[in-house]
Amino acid sequence: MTEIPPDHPRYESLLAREKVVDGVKKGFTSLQGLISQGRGESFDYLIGEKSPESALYAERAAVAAILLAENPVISVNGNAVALAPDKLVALAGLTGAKLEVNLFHRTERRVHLIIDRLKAHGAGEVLGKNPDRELDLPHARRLVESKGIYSADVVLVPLEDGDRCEKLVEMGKTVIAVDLNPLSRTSRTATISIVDNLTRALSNMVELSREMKHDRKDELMEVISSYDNRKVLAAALSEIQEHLKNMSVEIGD
Ligand code: PTJ
Repeated sequence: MTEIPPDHPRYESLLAREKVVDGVKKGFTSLQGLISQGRGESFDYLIGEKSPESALYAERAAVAAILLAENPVISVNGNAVALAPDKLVALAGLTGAKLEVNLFHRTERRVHLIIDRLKAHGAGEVLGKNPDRELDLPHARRLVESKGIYSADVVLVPLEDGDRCEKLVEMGKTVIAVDLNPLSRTSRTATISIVDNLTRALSNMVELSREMKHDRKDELMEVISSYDNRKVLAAALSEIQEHLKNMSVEIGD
């Protein structure tokens, strides 16, 4: 990886870019993942490259849903494992969620490389290499494991393609999406839409899990029952507008 000086004003963003490029070079991230990362970076600019209030609120609801779930699963793709393997493993460990590799551009080699990478970061069992169920989808994301995504009641889907999110919601699952684009089909379909950078969202969720895992069940349920995803998406769009307004004042001054 190219070394990025830590005092570079765009350090975080450049480092994330290096991680995704490294993932492509090592074979666990798809080439298409580079385009996704670029799209995400543009939206991150628009939200001011920090977790907005709406995202923090959604992240809290997401952690409550995962902690209350019977069979929560974190779905892992090539971008997520390039950007934050340690945080995926930490979140799974703290909440008892399973990890399952599920890829749009699936090859068996990529599945194995991703599992190896998660294990190198301390993961126990990682599902995904022996899919025994198919979702009603026309692409490789249909391949899931019966004890994982197929039977999960709550699924966290970082950087999704939309179709599968819709299908999982249709199957009655609580779907938590992380997507910097509040207008994407995924964001608009998910049960809980986190409009935040995946790296920041996972860091926040790891911290929240540490705090909330000792909360009573009724306290967690209260977090979920008061949650309104339509308001969260509307708030995310307002926060972008507000940020742009502030920037236009700053630049115009
Ligand atoms: O590893 P695979 O084969 O499963 O492929 C994974 C990708 C990401 C290539 C695949 O799911 C894909 O093509 O996704 P899309 O359709 O590009 O959607 C990704 C969404 O995530 C877009 O709306 C991006 O804006 C958003 N996004 C990209 N990077 C980030 C992000 N959101 C949060 N954090 C990011 N770092």
